[in-house]
Formats: sequence, C-alpha cells, structure tokens
Amino acid sequence: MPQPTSPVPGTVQCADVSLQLLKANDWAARTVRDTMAAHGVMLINLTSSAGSGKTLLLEKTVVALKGLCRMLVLEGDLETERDADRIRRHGVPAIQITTGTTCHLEAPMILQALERVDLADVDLVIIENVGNLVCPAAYDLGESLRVTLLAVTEGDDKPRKYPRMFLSTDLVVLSKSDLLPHVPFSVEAAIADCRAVRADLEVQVLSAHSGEGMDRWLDWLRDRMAALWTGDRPGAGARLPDGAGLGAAAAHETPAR
Ligand SMILES: Nc1nc2c(ncn2[C@@H]2O[C@H](COP(=O)(O)OP(=O)(O)OP(=O)(O)O)[C@@H](O)[C@H]2O)c(=O)[nH]1
Ligand SMILES: [Mg+2]
Repeated sequence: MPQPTSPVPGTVQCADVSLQLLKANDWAARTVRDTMAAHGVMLINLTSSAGSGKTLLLEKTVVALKGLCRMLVLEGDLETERDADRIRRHGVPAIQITTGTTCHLEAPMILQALERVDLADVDLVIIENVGNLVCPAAYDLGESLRVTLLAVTEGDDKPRKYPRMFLSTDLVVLSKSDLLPHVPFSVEAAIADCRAVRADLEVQVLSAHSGEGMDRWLDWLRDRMAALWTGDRPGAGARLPDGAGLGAAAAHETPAR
C-alpha cells in the first residue's frame, strides 16, 4: 500500500513556527495601519542599538513640536518606566511597553497599548523600539515610516553588518554628532555603507545634545506629516496651520551649537 508523501488531508502542518508568528504579526500590523489611516495619524517606528540616543532625540522632538501637533509616545524596553517618564516630564503622554525577555516590539503589543488611547486626540505617534539593530527589523509595527539611529560612537561599519535594519528603514540618523571630534567615525564612510545597502537611503547627521541638525530632522517630520494630512485622509490638512514651520519651532527651542 503506497504511503502518503504529503500531509494527511485535513491536517495542518506548521513546519516553520517563526514564519507563522511573523504572519500573525503582519495581520496585527495591518490592523494598526488601517486604524492609523482611519484617524489620519502618522506612526513612526524609531529603531537603533541600545543607547544610541533615541529617547533624548524624542525628548527634544516633543518639546519642539508641542503646540503644533498632538503627540503620543510608545516606549519599548525590557523593564522599567524610565523612558516613558522622560517623555512625560515634558507634558506629552507616553505609554511604556515592557517586553520582559523579548528583544523587540511586535504589532500586537502596539494594538494593546492603543486600546488605552482615543486616537481622535492624537496626530503623531512615535514608537521607540527596544534597543537592538537585529530583531526589530523583522517586525512590521504598522508604521508609516521607520527611522534608524546610528550613533557615531558605534562605528561607521554597522550598516552593512546589520543590513536588514538599514534596508527596511526610511531614514538613517547619525546621532551624537557632537562627539565626532573625539571618536574615529567617518560620516562619509557611514553614508557609503548605508548606500551600499540601499542606494537611495536618506541619511541625516544630528546631535540631540547640541541641537546641531535638529532643524533638518524636524523639517523632515513636518514634510512627512504635511504630505499625510494634505492627502485624501480623515482630518486632512486640519492640523498644521500655514507657516507653522516645525523647523522654526526647533530653532526657537534648541540651543545653537
Ligand atoms: N554627547 C551626546 N550624548 C547623547 C546624545 N544623545 C544621547 N546621548 C546620551 O547617550 C546616552 C543614551 O541616550 P538615550 O537617549 O537614553 O539612548 P536610547 O537609545 O534611548 O537608549 P535605550 O532606550 O536604552 O536603547 C545618554 O547618556 C544620553 O545623554 C547626543 O546627541 N550627544
Ligand atoms: Mg531609550
């Protein structure tokens, strides 16, 4: 009697569990994306290694944008409320997502956090992912845009060593530029490494500490928000008044170098 060479009809064979998990994540990510689109909210996923300066950049960003748009920050860490507290100090709401042993955020975690929020009161959500250049690359969180920090203290050779992260991002920010005089980091080499991963990858250089490059970063955010809100979406055009340049706000809020 011939033996079946394929699974018995009617059974489900889950050969690759990680693939199934990613499919479940993608389903949740689609729900997040649809929810954001329905409310005209921009969602940014900020990624980097641990300690590259994500939270300090977010602190300076929320201070610069306060009064121009309504923000919510979702903070991902294994433990503690520390990063959420750093955002709340500036009068901007933040939800801490603690992952325990998981080294990245997943879309169902974002859905769970958003259950606590009335998105009618929010224009911009920024997620600070768990500090890690590897796993977060694989998980779509339903974001409109992904931004990746690479601190000048980490070395200019990282993009090609961690290509998946740099391949999947919309903008690379070379952070802590105030430290360039003290570390062996070539901005040109880092940009070349980014472009070797993806030829059209946009790269900015900034220091959240000194304020250098902050205008350009805030202008980038303003342009992306304006594009979303003048599009055919709910609330289109309602939130950024003419001439409300975020770059101008940044110039006011951040000290010159
Ligand atoms: N010199 C300098 N230090 C910075 C800059 N940005 C952040 N730092 C410092 O770098 C350290 C880490 O900054 P964080 O903002 O906590 O970095 P993070 O990426 O949020 O860290 P995790 O959430 O732990 O991954 C802190 O001591 C910051 O003060 C910068 O632009 N220049
Ligand atoms: Mg942080």
